[in-house]
Parts: sequence; structure tokens; C-alpha cells
Amino acid sequence: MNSLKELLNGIETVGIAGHVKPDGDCVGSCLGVAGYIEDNFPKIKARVFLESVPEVFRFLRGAERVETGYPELPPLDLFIVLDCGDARRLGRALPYFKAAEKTACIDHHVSNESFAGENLVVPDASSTCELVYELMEKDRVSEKTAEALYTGIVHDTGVFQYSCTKKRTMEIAGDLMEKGIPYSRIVNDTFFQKTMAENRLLGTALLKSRLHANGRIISAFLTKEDFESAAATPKDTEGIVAQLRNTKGTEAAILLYCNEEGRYKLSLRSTELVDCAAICLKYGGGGHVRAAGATVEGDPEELCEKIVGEMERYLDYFEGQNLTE
Ligand SMILES: [Mn+2]
Repeated sequence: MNSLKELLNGIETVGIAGHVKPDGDCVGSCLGVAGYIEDNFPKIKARVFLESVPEVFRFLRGAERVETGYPELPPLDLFIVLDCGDARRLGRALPYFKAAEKTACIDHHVSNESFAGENLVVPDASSTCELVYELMEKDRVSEKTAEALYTGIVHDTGVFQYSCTKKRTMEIAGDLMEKGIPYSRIVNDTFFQKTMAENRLLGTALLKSRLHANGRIISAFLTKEDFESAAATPKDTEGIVAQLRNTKGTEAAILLYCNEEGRYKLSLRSTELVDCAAICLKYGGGGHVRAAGATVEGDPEELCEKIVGEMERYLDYFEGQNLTE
């Protein structure tokens, strides 16, 4: 896959979708590609299908065109999967993918097994937004598209701080800024700003956090009652595991929270030693080496102990190699 132009050659109808529980990179890449098609290929009809658009991303132009109802449709000429490492994570958009004449996947999840007809999977890339930008003709990227892509890059790099941030990431962000986007507002309003419910839940998680493995691992578990007393929902957990991982002396963080009855969401982060994606894969999840997740069942205490054990093995292995030399 060399360019969107090439991918769209001969196409009249396109469906675009990302993963369930869409985040900034998912929403940004979907709106970015849809906006680029709308601006430069007016004859092509592009539709975006997502489970929902989180409140903070609704200011993005094109957010109103996202379809969350999944109507029955004749097969699309092309279906583009963005920021989604596994066809099952397409959720209710999966039938469109299966029925489409042609399929393509652009993604950066290390667990992605290249499940589409055409695949561009670059685990090293900071974000899917970075990858789709490279497939666009730079002078044909509008402000609207730039805004969506910048939002995705900001979110997947934790505002340019995670190790996935490369020189090229900054160059692309610079290109996008030059399109006249409100970059400060994007960073503040979509990344740093928290709702009262999010802040209260974060506070609860921090108060309940515990250290393991001589302070190298930190964990927190949020119960149904914790969500209730913060007037929060599982959507309000964004940023909690990253804040846990910011604790001085820790190398890895575990957040476990109640999803539905008897099921828990596991979210892992690490600084440089623990392979979070490999651990989450064992529990049917996936993600990136330094940030991954899974949905799990069982006793939360036992689960936490098991994950701590898995993480410790990485720490002991690498620390045994004396990385400082
Ligand atoms: Mn992403």
C-alpha cells in the first residue's frame, strides 16, 4: 500500500471503521481518512462506522457523520480498517468488512496479524494517524483532516512523551500544525482536561494503589462500588493506568476494573522492560509493547497476583542483564 489514491482507484463506495471503544487515534484516523476522501475524491461515497464518538472528540469536524447504528447495506467496494489489530475488535462493523469487495487495514498494533486483503501494519509507528498521513498527498491535507490526525497522534503518544514518539512523528505534527489547527486547544481539551467523574475515579485508583515486587510494579483495582461513588462509568478510566505508571520507582502498572458482572478489564503500561502486549495476548487481548489490554474473568486478587508474577519475570530477566553497562 503506497498511497490512499492507489487504494481508492476504481472505488465508488468505501466503509471506514476502527476498534470498539474508539480512542483518539481511532476516531482521528477514521475522520482523517474520511475527510481526505471527501475533499479530494468527491465522487467516492465514504461512510464511517464507529460504536460511538467520545464526547471530547465531538468537536472534530466530520464527527457528526459517524454512523453508530450499523444499518444493513449492500456490499461496499472497499472497507478500510483503521487502528484495529483484530477483526473481532471491529464489533458490529465486522459484517461490512466480511462482505466488502476489497479490504485494507492500516494499523500499528504489534498483535495485528494482517487480516485484511491489503495491510499496512507498522508496530513501530506512533499511531495510525501517522501512518495514514504518510499515505496522503501532503498539499491535499485540509485543516479539517489535519485536526483529526493531530488529535490521534497526541493521544497515542501521550502528548509526544511515549517511546513510540520518533523524529518523524514530530515532523508530521509540525506539518499538521502548519495547516492552522488549534493545537493547544486539542492537547488541553481532549487530553489533559478531565471531568469531575474522571478525576474522582482517578483519585480513588491512586488511593487504592499498591506496590509489588519491591516497588517496581504498581496496581489498582476499581470495583463497581468505586464507580458508583465517583458517579463514573468504565469510559472514565482513560489516563488512570498512565498516572499509576508515573509513580517514582515503578517500571510497570496494572489497572483492573469491573466491566460487567464477573468480567474485568485489564490495562497494562510499562516504561521499558515489560512486554505488556505479550502478557495481554495470553489473556485474549493485545495492544502495544508498552501499553496493552484485555478483558478477563476470575478473581481479581488472583488475576493481579498472576500479572505481577508475569511482569516480575521480565524485570528479573532484564535487570539480571545489567542494562546500565
Ligand atoms: Mn492507535
